[in-house]
Amino acid sequence: MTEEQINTQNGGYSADSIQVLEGLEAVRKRPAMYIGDISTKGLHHLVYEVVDNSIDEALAGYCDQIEVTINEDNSITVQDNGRGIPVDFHEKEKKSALEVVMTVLHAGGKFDKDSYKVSGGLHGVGVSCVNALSTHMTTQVFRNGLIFQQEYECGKPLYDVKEAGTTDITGTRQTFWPDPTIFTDLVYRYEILAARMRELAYLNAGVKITLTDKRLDEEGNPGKQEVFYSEEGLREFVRFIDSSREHLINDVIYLNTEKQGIPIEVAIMYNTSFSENIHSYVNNINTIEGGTHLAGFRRALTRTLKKYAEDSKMLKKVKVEIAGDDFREGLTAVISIKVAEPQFEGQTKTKLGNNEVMGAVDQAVGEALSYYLEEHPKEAKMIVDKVILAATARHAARKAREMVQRKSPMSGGGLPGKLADCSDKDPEKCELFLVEGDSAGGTAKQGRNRAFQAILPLRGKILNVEKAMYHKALESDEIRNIYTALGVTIGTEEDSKAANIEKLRYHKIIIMTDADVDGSHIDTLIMTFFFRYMPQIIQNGYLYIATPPLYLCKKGKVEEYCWTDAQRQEFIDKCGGGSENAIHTQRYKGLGEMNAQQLWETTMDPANRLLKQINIENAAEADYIFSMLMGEDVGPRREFIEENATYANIDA
Ligand code: 0RA
Repeated sequence: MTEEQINTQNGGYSADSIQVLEGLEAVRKRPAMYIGDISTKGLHHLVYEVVDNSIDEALAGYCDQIEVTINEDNSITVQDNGRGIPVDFHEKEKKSALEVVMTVLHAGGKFDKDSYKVSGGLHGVGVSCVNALSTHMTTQVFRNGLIFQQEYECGKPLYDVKEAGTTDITGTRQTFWPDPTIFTDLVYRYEILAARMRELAYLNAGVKITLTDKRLDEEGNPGKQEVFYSEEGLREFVRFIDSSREHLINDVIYLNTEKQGIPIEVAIMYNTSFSENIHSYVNNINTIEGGTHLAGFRRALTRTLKKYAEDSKMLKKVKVEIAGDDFREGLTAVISIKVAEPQFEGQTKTKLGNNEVMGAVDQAVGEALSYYLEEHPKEAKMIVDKVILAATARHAARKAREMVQRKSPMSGGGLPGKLADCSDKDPEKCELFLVEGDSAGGTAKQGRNRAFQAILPLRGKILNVEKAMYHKALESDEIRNIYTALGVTIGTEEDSKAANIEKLRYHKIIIMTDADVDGSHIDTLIMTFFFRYMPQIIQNGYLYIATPPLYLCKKGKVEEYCWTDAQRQEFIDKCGGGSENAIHTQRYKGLGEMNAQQLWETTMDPANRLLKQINIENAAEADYIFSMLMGEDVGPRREFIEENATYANIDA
């Protein structure tokens, strides 16, 4: 049995066992185990690990400024104005405390008995992992009027901690260069970092986080800078998330308290939409799978609103039964709690398991909400009216839902007539193309590999689920066809609207639309549908967008497909064209302009095609963006699609 197996059997990687059994070499050998993955996600995760230490220092009350810089060479610098990492001699390790923090796994926060480490990324592995995965790292500590410095290569110190001058500031400054032999992607994306820094600023009121991009953009213009700072924390966060939705009531229902030693902060808004958007955090980590804190919140919300409605006799005339879901339609909320020893469970380790948390959150929310309702009878009535409306609509939706259920292939109802299914039945191998229009659908049916590729043509624009009531969505033929083709059913014990994707029939769902404005609009509508109704599909990485070429360039017998204007220009230059006229380029605007063979070669063949995988880096930001994008302006929609899709030639 290897050391790793022993560790795993003992219930994971406890700090002690890691220190005894593993060094930083283990991190370099199996980076994905420590930071999730080695692609763009893991690359950005390095920054979060470093920033988390500064956030901890802020939570301890000693730091209120953090500066994050993307340097011109894609290295990252993080500087804070905290106390500085301790540099005194560590008796047990026989070296400077700084060196221990930087080179021993899980050493962070060990020296300060007064404060426990609460922040810490999803994997919470500490700055030594960042060090191990960087070709070079420099740490400078500003403390006691002196600058202390140490540098590392792949996690190994180049020299003992040394003094490098005097200073009148305090804090820590770290710069690291991610190792190109480890990461498959080395280019930092400003927007991804900005979304996380914005989120951190809202979650930690009073901490000023500055993000600077020193790289030049494509036109050679100097980079950007943004300051993220929130005076009012979650109160501002819910307002931001709901800023493009119509408010039901203008107030934010807010609480910031401590119950049973657990700091609890909650902000609630009601809007006129039909969706429920609750974002929950534990120690600054987005718990997308929920857990005991969310359960406590829901319980308090249902109980308190129900009691208020009953006490005020508002439910007297209501014929339908009111369910838990009904209390959450049009609700946007952010819950942030801090737990000393969080137990994370679930598939992605983002579900809080600590039982003691449920009662604490329940009590805190119950108290604050009943106080608000008593103090604001007008608003309270609007909320209860909305709940009654939701219950009425839910009853109407039951019929529609049953139709979806009945039609699901698993219940023997058969597949949609428009679906050209594939012959393979292994979901991991199967792909479903959602194609804009019957005519392109026909071409795709001819061009596909029918063994593993299925085609479902969609007629024009599907319903905008951002604006539609749930039962209206389920009454739409196109949406029902998508559910049925996918083999997805609706409703679980906990949540009557939740999608059940256990019997999902395809693990690649590929949106294929024209390369024009209408096409991007349809992309967005379909993405919105998945984001709101089956977010698991996106979380599991099953949703993709196909990229048909923009041009076919010809010169004599040479033919080349081009996806960008730059590629087209390259072809022209290469073939000695020079003047525009010498060019035979065919511009494809629609999928229908290609024949079946061309569509297969360029867009569907796994050996050649370029698929963009859709992922949610940041759920709160995505929530804001989706509600914002469903407005009238096409511009930001397009931009969103360009920026948020990861280019991945998945199969090649
Ligand atoms: C442990 C103890 C003390 C500070 C820190 C850790 C600390 C770590 C980091 C990492 C990035 N920035 C940081 N700032 C502070 C303080 C010990 C003392 O001064 O008594």
